[in-house]
Amino acid sequence: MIITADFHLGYGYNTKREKDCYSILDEILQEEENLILFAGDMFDSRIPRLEILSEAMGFLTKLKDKESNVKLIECDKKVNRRTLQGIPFISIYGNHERRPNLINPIQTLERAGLLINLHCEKIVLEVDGKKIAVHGMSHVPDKYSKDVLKEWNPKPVEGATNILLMHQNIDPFIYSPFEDVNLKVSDLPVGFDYIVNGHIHWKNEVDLDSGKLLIPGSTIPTQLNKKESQVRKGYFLLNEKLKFKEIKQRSFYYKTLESKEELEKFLESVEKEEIKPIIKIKIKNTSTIDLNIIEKKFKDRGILIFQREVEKKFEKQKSEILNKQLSAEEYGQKLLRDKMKLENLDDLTNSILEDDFSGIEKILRENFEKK
Ligand SMILES: [Mn+2]
Repeated sequence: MIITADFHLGYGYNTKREKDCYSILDEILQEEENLILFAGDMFDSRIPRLEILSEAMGFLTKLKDKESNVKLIECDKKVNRRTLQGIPFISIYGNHERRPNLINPIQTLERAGLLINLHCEKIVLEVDGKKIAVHGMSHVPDKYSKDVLKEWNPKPVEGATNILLMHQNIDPFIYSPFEDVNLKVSDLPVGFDYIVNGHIHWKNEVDLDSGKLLIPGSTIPTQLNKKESQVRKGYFLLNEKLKFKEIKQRSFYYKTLESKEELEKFLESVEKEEIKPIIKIKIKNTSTIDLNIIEKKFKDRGILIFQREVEKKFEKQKSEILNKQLSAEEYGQKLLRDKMKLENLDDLTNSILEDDFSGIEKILRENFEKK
């Protein structure tokens, strides 16, 4: 069984790293495992481009052509028989996919019979003659996570290996200090062999009073912070034993430096590699180092990312938006609501998302004619 999360397909679109997110798909297809459990954030955005959706569909379809011996015992929801063909892919959706009251890309793939999505639901399967119960709670805004989990109150299935999939901040495992957290490790339900949490992008494996908390981490670096630079990317393989398998990836260096001399000395010391490493350098003071010159001089060493400390202010604004758990659409709606006093705002947002120009025009005309 493969346990993984946070592919973030589509991350880095139109950059040197745009293909990196797909290497995990090839690696999984080479495995000889018969079940895949996925803890959310397959996509980097709520409405992935068709190019990206199509990569995901191609991958999931190839899983259907493989051999596996998984049998359905029971499920809290109706399961499309096609999803059980080949290697079943059991998923929850993450915060990057969640679209309240609208169809998200994971649900779209479920409709196509390519995966099973769980939200406060469980599925019981027979794998190699053993009973596996997978319980899943898709992402909810962190301020509700404790209540939703309590209300759902998942119970382990007797005689089965019980695995719970989640995608939340679970104190002390927090994605960013600016995000809400109200769920603690001590709030997690007991009796599960493994609680698998997505969302946190660096791998971790923690013993709980009963069972283990597994954080597979993202399969590519996205946050590009110090923590992410210290932990290699990969996925869990769970059979008789649990192991973490590293995937092919770029090296990732993270450094805080102050002067031009320090910067040049460090970049000269970075070894040349076949796959160019990611080199992120935080410039400590706001000195006048010309980063364009540095970048040109060292561009063959790796993918250089410079961040000056002044950008903290922007980071803070970004975090505030994330903190309020607004999606791009929700934030857009908020802007529209604040700036234009429209009545049928949801219709307008939907028309904008659908590129329905005549719809947009109609709604705007109606509103302005009334005024
Ligand atoms: Mn994520």
